[in-house]
Amino acid sequence: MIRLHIFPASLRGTPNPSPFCIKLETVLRLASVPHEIVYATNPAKAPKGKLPFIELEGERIGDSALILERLRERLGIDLDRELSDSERAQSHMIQRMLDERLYWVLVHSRWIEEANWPVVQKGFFGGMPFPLSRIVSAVARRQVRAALHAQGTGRHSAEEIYELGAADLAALAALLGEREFFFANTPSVADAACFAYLVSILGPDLDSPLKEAALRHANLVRHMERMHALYAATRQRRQIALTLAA
Ligand SMILES: N[C@@H](CCC(=O)N[C@@H](CS)C(=O)NCC(=O)O)C(=O)O
Repeated sequence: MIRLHIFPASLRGTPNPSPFCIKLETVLRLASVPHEIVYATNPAKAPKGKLPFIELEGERIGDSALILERLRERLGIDLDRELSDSERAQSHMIQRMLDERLYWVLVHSRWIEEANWPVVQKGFFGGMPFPLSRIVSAVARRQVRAALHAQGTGRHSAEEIYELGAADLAALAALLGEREFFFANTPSVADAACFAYLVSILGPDLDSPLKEAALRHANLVRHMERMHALYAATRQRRQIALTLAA
């Protein structure tokens, strides 16, 4: 049995605070792969110091992209099986754009945007006793600010950061067009990845120019709702199966 280590849900409106965790869980659900969820709160204990990671055949594997590759190689789990080479290449680029660029815009909108910080602080650290919650959250925020600077996004003005995020969303919207899913009649990994980011941007009660940009694309909003329904339905199926087996 695959064990998927993810953060516990901590921001109302999104299944998980991490889009990487949402993407991976969505793929496993859509592929109907039996798996056990392990809620981890300390990413430092993960093989690469980040979540998600999985335990597969006794091995701990980190990084959502590498995990997807190992699942494909070793267990044949591949939502992209029916895609052409060109579609696979587009899917690859969508995922990299989301994980390497849009992710950081999302991080800025949550951790740096002053109006949103209290909500994020409460969601991520509210379970800790006071004043520890204040101290730990302040240290974490400083580390996130440093990470944003090191990655490069933190060197831009807020306007520039949101301009870059809006351009990514516009590219996604143009690629999707009026189709239900990016490449086929059923969702592929690109759909899971897109869902992970859109529900992260649109779901929580956090306003930002990033959310405004996403809301301007009705097709992306519909895609998020469609994927959310599939995500929720697969969970129900699992719960029903568990109940029947009990
Ligand atoms: N490239 C990794 C990125 C994972 C990642 O950045 N996870 C973040 C949460 S969204 C994390 O665990 N951060 C904890 C830390 O940096 O200490 C993947 O695709 O899984």
